[in-house]
Amino acid sequence: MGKFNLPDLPYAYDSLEPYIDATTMEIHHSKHHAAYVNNLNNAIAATELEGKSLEELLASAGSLSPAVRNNGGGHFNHSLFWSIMGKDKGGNPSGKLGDDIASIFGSFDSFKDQFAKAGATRFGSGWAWLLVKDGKLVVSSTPNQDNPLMDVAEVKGTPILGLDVWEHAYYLKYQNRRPEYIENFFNVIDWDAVSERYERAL
Ligand code: MN3
Repeated sequence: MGKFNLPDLPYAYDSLEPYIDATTMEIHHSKHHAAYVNNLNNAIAATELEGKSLEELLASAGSLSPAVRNNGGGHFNHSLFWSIMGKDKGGNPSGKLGDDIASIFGSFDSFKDQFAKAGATRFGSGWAWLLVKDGKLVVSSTPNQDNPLMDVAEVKGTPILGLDVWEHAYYLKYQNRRPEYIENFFNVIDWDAVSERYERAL
């Protein structure tokens, strides 16, 4: 038993159907995410890094081994990803998050376009993010399992919404059609969960 654990999904594997299929969710959670957790635990076992929190590891990712950077990022990113989706979600954000998205990006639709573009144009494997940087909402993307909490990130801040655009996240259902997967992701976003993260990040 290592320091970090695979979190249970807060819903069933088929909860995001038809937008994200149950087989993809099961493999993604029980195989991919589980592997990041196991590999992270192995990489820090019996080293001084065992005493660090995940956030501390990410903040110094640039000076740590690729195993810690990739698997620590993978563990954080997937934990966030599961938490901001849900059954019968989607729609538009309300409250302060909805207001701030509209004022910063012009409208919810132009935010959607910018976020979708960040995901679609990320070359190879990576993530699209909505994050809080210096108190302000920003869209960015990162390669591999990097994220905005890392010292090596081009745009640093606190991520509140993340989308996995690795092929393993969509290939079974969408094959090479990444933009279609991104469009459908908006049907499963739990904006209440994103709003809670926003409040905490401010
Ligand atoms: Mn993934």
